[in-house]
This record gives sequence, C-alpha cells and structure tokens, in this order.
Amino acid sequence: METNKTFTMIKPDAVAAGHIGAILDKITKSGFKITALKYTWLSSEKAGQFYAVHSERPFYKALVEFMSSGPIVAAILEKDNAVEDFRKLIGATDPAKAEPGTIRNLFAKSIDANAVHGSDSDENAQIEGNFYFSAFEKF
Ligand code: IDP
Ligand code: MG
Repeated sequence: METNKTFTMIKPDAVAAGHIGAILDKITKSGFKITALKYTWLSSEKAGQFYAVHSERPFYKALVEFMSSGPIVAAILEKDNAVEDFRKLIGATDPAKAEPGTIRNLFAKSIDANAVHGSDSDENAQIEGNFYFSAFEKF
C-alpha cells in the first residue's frame, strides 16, 4: 500500500467562492505535488456512491445534495506521509474548530460546506483516486 498519496476535492462552496487558485497554491506550497487534476460536477448518484460509507449518518442526504450542487475540483496529491500531513493542512471537519492557517479555517463556512475533502487512510486515498481518475490521467 502506498503511503505517499492522498486524494482531495475542492467542494462546491469553495469553487463557487472563487477559491480554487488560492487552495491549490496553498496545497503545492505545502509540499504536495499534484499527480492528477479534474474540474467536474458530480451527479447526486455519483456523490452518493462517493460518500456511501456515510449512508447511515443523519447528514448523508444533505451531504449528497451539497456535493452535487455545483462543480468541484478533484486531485491526487503526492508527498511523504500524504494522508496524515494533508489532514493537518485542511484542519478539523468543523471550520470553527480548525487550527488557524488551515484550509478549512481560511476558506470554509460551516461543518457541511467545509471547502475541501481529504482522505482518511491510505486505502481510502487509493479507492477515492480511482473513483475519479483512470491510469491515463495520473502522472
Ligand atoms: P471529514 O471530511 O473531515 O473527513 P467526515 O466525518 O468524513 O469528515 O464527514 C464527511 C463530510 O460530511 C464532511 O466533510 C462534511 O462535509 C459532512 N459532515 C460531517 N459531519 C457533519 C455534520 O455533523 N453535519 C453536517 N455535515 C457533516
Ligand atoms: Mg472523512
């Protein structure tokens, strides 16, 4: 299992607010290399599949609606210790609890519209990257 890859999405709130450039800049300046990148819009079916792990949670329906409400940016990122380091860079799920200087502290509005996704394990990083990108789209 690779330990130097993670997967991220810039969520619809941050895309709509015009933060794509600033967030990608922060990610690359923090030492992550972009190895796949895509601007796309999830159908509610695709968003439901991506977040299927949360299907029993009370916020699942709202999450699927939100994630299919506008375009997103998906990316695979490479760095030593990628999953853990990227979770530190994005900060807590609730931006009110995210450390100063983290992406969610800087760009997120609420616990649901929280600007970015970051994989929570090496295994999920691989699954999530493969959800979006074929072998011909990763370099
Ligand atoms: P994470 O994105 O920090 O890994 P998860 O617990 O995996 O957080 O939840 C996935 C996403 O579901 C969150 O990023 C957020 O958009 C949404 N979410 C999580 N908890 C809540 C909640 O309590 N209310 C509303 N939305 C939530
Ligand atoms: Mg998560």
